[in-house]
Amino acid sequence: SLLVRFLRQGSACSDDQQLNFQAFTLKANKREIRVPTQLFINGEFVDSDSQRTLEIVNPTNEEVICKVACASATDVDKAVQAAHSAFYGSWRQITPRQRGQLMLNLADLMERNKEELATIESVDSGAVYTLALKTHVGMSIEAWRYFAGWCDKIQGNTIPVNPARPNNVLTFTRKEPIGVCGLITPWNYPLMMLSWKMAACIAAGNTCLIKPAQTCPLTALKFAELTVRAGFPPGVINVLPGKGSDAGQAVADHELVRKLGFTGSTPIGKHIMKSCADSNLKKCSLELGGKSPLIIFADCDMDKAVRHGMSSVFFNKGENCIAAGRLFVEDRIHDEFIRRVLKDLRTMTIGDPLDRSTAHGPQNHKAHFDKLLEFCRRGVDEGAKLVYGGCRVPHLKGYFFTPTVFTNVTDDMFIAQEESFGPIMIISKFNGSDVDSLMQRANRTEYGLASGVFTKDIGKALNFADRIEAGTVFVNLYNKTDVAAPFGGFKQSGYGKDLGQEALNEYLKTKCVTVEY
Ligand code: TAP
Repeated sequence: SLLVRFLRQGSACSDDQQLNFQAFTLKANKREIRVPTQLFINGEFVDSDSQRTLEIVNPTNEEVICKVACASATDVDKAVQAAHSAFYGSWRQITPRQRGQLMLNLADLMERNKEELATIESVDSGAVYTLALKTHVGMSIEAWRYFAGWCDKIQGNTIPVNPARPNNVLTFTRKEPIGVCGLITPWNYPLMMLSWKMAACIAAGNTCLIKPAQTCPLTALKFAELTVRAGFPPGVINVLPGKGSDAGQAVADHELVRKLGFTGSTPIGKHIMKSCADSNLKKCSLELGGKSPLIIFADCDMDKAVRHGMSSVFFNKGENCIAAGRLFVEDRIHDEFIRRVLKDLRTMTIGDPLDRSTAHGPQNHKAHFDKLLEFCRRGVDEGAKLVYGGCRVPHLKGYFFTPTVFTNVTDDMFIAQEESFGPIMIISKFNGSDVDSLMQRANRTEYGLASGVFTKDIGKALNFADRIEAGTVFVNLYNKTDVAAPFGGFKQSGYGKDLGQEALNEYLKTKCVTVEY
């Protein structure tokens, strides 16, 4: 009926439309927000086939917020069947322009509910509310609007081929959706990771199911509710919180899923790629881990380098895939740089992420928090100098990790090679007269997600951009991503881009048609 309504009126259903679902009421941020707690399959909220649930914990106080249904392989199969039926049924009746309109409706609804979404994100993942509003939710809305604009601009080419004379031929390509897509996302930017992938996937004309990270699926469930209100036909978008080893694996293994979009760690990415091959050779794109180098030359604008250097590591409490995993600071300014970083760290406000003055919130969940403690212990054992942090924030309940700085880090150390995914700055020195060695050191990693350089010398900066093996290069800034700019890694940081026009191609296939006349 929603589809009929959309097709007839060309508009979304109203906010008052009654949807039936079990929900809990989140009371936070001077609001009362109803958040669905069931799986979203075929346009309806339903219990899990197994009746199992996930306990969702608030990282700020370590208390259980609510329980949500935990999808089983059977639930995944139901969602895939629904997405399959929609792909060959209702979704086909919707024209590309109508599809774009649906996406715009959804973006408008997200905008209207942005405080609610940011509050949920903040409580569920520990994201600082102001950042959640601007980045987690703000960039999600932009992604839906940006990709909505592509819907009626997906087109092929006409290609001059050799005809068999005296006949002529016309050869042209069509860009077609792939079919049912499985999306699997991590916990660091729950709604934004969903939106980056799903907006491109839907704009290309596919149907999908998403398995968000088990630790924080709440914004994905609220989002599911909004998709109904926006008028998406049942089955086009399905949301299944669950465990990676179970529901996630079932998505990767399913024979009707034709494409898998994954963001997460490199080891799981490798495992998933094998499952994609073994099941039905489904196409996959992998956005994986990183250990991004940031180079700070002595001729930089020091104020800027300190400010961006801080955010390159501490943005979103370090739970940022493009976070600078290693800073190389030219020896001439090394001590001054550290002095200024420490000065800023001492005044950083740590606390309740919903508090508007907070700059640094709790880590996402306990296992991650414990891993960060272990990471720092290894750094100390290896002989790196811990100059700040490395421990729990004293006197605070919750997974609050003190922003940390290590110096005297050598290239062979574990902390120089492995991603922490937390607020841990790893600093090494370099000699500015030996750029060749510096570039070798910066590239001596199996990751290749992002990189950065600070210098006022444009030649040095462009030379760095030429030689660095990374999918993203920032010059005299950091963390500046945009929905129109392609994003993704080299080497074992994976392949296939999110965002920009290139992301659409990840969710399209090319058909070549040749006609003789
Ligand atoms: P992972 O442990 O790899 O988990 C990512 C997702 O995969 C989760 O939803 C997880 O489910 C699921 N999963 C686990 N095992 C699976 C399996 N056998 N089959 C299918 N799905 C499975 O990563 P994480 O710890 O959530 O996220 C941190 C990592 O993500 C870091 O390495 C970070 O760099 C990377 N990351 C990369 C990017 C980009 S764009 N390159 C962006 C953000 C994060 P569970 O929730 O049950 O674990």
